[in-house]
Amino acid sequence: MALPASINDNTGVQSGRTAPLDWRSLIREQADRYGFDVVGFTTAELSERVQADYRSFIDLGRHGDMDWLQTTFDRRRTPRALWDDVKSVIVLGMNYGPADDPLAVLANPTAGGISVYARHRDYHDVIKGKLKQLGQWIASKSGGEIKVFVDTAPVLEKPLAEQAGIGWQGKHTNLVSRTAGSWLFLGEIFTTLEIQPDRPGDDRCGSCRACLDVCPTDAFPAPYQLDARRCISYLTIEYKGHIAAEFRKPMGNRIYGCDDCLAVCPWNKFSRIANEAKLKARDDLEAPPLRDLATLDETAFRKRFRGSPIKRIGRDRFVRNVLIAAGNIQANDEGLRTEFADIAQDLLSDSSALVRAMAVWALGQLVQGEELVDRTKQSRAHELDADVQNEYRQIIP
Ligand code: B12
Repeated sequence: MALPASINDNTGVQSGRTAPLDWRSLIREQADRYGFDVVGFTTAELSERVQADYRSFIDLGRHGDMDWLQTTFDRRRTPRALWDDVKSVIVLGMNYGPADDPLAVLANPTAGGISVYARHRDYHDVIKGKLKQLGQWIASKSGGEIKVFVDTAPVLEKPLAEQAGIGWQGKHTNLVSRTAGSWLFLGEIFTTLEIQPDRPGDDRCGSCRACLDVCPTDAFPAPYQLDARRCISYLTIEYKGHIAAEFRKPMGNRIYGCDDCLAVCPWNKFSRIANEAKLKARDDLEAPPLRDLATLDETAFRKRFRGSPIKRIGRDRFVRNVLIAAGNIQANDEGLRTEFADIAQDLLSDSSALVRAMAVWALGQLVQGEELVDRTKQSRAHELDADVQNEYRQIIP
């Protein structure tokens, strides 16, 4: 890109002979080259209202076991609290819209539903790399300092993105963009540069409540509020314990994350299809057969999900989720029912109590009566874990 004469010297100091630099246009142009679809600029403060709402979310315990949302409250509530020198925040978004209907897999109960964002290479790696390149470019041209953040950093990314005019927080609480719909990864560059902020995005949800009504676990106590403890995304990805019985059937075959609230958003029809070169979806994660996933051991799990965000939850939690999906197979086909009952029965002696507990539950869904007693007798007699014993009591009192 041809830079204006005043910044070719890399100092960022303007001579006074040239017009002030239009950082907004320069950064937008450069961000486009790195593959970002949307860019917005905002100040380093979040409103009192956002901070108070975040406080309410924590006070109501809606973060569940994600203690870090509570312990980092003071740094997370506003960018300035994280970095005192920051003057402006550049928010960037990358469209990851799926090429096909992401919910189609839900009609195929012997396959696992993996949310669209996790069908790609780990987006943290992809976006962080691009943010760093863009940030370095800004720092080198301006002489200022930058810090880049994506997802795991203590930043309230969605309210910042709304404030930067990228879109608005929809009723499902995610950021909706007029051009990318609900399929958008977010990342930020904090900078010491003073950049003219954008106007905040206007709420365009109107009277639509498609995302609220579609939620299988009723995770929205009110529009624009999520109780993470009920969200399938939280239960399958973040939650380390035994998933409560009330959520198991509604989970269906969703084994990693959940896209229902995003997928039904009418704004998606304006979404451009994800650029394959940026975020290449793995074909083998679109509808992977449950039978292959349930039998993964630690080594096979790591190999299968190398470079994927799925690897973070570890084999035991993953197989726990897969067993719930297996238990939800309504098999009229005797062969299929027996096949999955055999898989669950094998896992009754797994080394992980998380896996054993859901193997008990799955078996209890797939077979009944004498057959259930026969299939569980031996492992039940050897079971020492109180939670797993309790699962046995639920299926055979
Ligand atoms: C924790 C987390 C989760 C948690 C909690 C989600 C949540 N809504 O908070 C779980 C595991 C459930 C989750 C799920 C998903 N996540 Co997530 N997640 C995050 C993370 C790390 C922090 C979010 C956060 O700060 N939550 C705290 C709450 C307080 O913030 P908030 O949702 O903005 O709440 C605002 C309002 O909803 C309202 N509010 C909330 N509660 C209450 C209560 C009351 C009483 C009131 C008055 C107001 C109010 O006020 C708040 C301030 O404005 C961000 C990355 C980041 N660093 O920001 C990614 C992020 C939000 N996740 C993302 C994605 C893609 C997802 C999933 C789609 C993944 C999937 N397919 O399974 C789902 C979507 C589920 C959903 N409907 O939210 C993207 C969203 C991109 C976008 N376009 O918005 C992010 C930004 C990651 C990224 N860098 O791209 N996620």
